[in-house]
Amino acid sequence: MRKLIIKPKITGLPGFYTDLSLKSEELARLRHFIHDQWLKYLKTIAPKHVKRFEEIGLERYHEVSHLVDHSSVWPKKVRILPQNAVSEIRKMSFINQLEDYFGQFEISDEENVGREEIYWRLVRPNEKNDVGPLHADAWFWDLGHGTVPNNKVRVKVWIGIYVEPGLSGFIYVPESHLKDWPYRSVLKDGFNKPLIDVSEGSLNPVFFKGEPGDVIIFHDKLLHGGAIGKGENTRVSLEFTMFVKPW
Ligand SMILES: O=C(O)CCC(=O)C(=O)O
Ligand SMILES: [Fe+2]
Repeated sequence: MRKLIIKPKITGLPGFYTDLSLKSEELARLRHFIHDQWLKYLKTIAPKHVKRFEEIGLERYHEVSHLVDHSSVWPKKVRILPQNAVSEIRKMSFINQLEDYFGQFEISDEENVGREEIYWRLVRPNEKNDVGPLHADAWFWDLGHGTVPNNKVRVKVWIGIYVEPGLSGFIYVPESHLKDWPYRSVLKDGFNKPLIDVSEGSLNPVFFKGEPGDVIIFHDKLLHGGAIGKGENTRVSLEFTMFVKPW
């Protein structure tokens, strides 16, 4: 039944699907994998503060993030989960569910790390530079980030790991994938990055109000971005791009 309804929701209206959640034990494992990678990395870049980070934990990371140069120490490469985590995630029930919807899929590796890229983000409360502008992921691919296997299309998956519904997380513009929005390419951190050419205020993005463990699956032309955190805690989320058979 689901199989029949989900694909038209992605390509047609509204351009996304939100009726999928992780089991609580799966969420707990994802939290563990992210925490582990976060702390191991902090150990390498700020060994004398690692105890402090460990005590405070991921959700309160913003209270001590001044101990590192936050804006430079978290490039995507250090936020891509290791292979053992990817292998375990691959066996989880929400992945089975996704394969039920879309058929077997690969996960993209546009940074060429040699494995499927499942990666996380940290967005601290009241830090506008922790989120980027509204965008469609398709723009990145169009600007040359990564290559898509023949006869496959991209579908994106975003999961709230630590989120405060309506205060932090993912925002998007329903039905926006049906239009070609103007953007330009700007050179940033050595890459051509897309920058939307429409004032964001006119687009009225809405919140994905999912609880931790809730998933949004969306069309790669859907306009979306991160909300500036208005809650108490650091938001942590996980994302990946599926290469699926076109339908
Ligand atoms: O989580 C964010 O702040 C942005 C997420 C995003 O752009 C994506 O999942 O493609
Ligand atoms: Fe995106």
